[in-house]
Amino acid sequence: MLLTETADKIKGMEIRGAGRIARAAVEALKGHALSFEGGDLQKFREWMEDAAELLVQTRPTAVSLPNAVHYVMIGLKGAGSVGEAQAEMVRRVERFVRDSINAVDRIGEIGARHISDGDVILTHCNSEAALACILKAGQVGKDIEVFATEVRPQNQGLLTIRTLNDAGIKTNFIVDSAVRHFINSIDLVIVGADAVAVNGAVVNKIGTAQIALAAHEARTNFIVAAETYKFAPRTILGELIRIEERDASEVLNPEVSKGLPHVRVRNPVFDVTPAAFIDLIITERGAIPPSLAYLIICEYLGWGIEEFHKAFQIDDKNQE
Ligand code: RUB
Repeated sequence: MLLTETADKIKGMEIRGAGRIARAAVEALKGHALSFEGGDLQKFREWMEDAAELLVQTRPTAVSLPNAVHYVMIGLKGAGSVGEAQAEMVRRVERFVRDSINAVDRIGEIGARHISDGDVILTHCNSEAALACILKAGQVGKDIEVFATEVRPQNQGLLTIRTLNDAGIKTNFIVDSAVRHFINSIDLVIVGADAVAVNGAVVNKIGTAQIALAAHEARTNFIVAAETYKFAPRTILGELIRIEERDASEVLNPEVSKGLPHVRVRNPVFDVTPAAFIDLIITERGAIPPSLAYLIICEYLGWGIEEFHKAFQIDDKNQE
């Protein structure tokens, strides 16, 4: 697929979900790198940097996207020729895709252990990682039942119920606002993540924070399934994760909006769930309490404060 085609599909949400977005973006980088013709290494660098920028700008919230692009772009460093750089980037793309798929499988295995026979699980949106836990629990013979939300305005819940139905898992489909009504019948909430901040806060589909609040009040366990590349290194220095706000027409027909000049339709598509409402984050490296998010960023993603200072040329004087 052409670079611009992938970028358009991510922007238009034909390709969606943080893990899928990351894999599609690196595959697009690979195709773009291999289509480079004639030119020196400097030209190739610029060609790839423009491509990386285009992809990263498509959706601002899913941290998997810049993390994956960053991982592949490191392949440019230290290369002595275009051929060398291309080979290293291709190697990195293939590794990222393989690791990402394995990570989701591993999360499924670990997550399923936190699901008990007879559990009623609530999930929101359509997360590969969250579904991997639920599907695995079903595969190993646990008798489970799921509540899946509709997910206004894009209805990702329809994708979720199709997957659960295909797996033969007993599923209840509810509107987003019915969560509080059913929360006392739920044993466990499992959702995915678009980003995990250093303080353990999780960014996921709009409505997740409300569900977490209801679960917290009802003392229902709340688990997040997130690959390590969804942890956001820049939050170490206090950078906030940008919450994407999409077009109002996704929420209200523009014809109706036109007749309501005093009404502004708002469409934020993600929200932030505080660490205090999260019991566990399941990564492919194991399950951690949200307070250990810093460890993942430093030990597995390799970003410590020093790396940041180097990467962004921050010195102590600049920090004052
Ligand atoms: C998708 C969403 C998902 C996360 C995790 O939002 O919020 O819960 O991306 O998904 P959108 P996964 O539909 O707007 O992209 O576990 O598949 O990476």
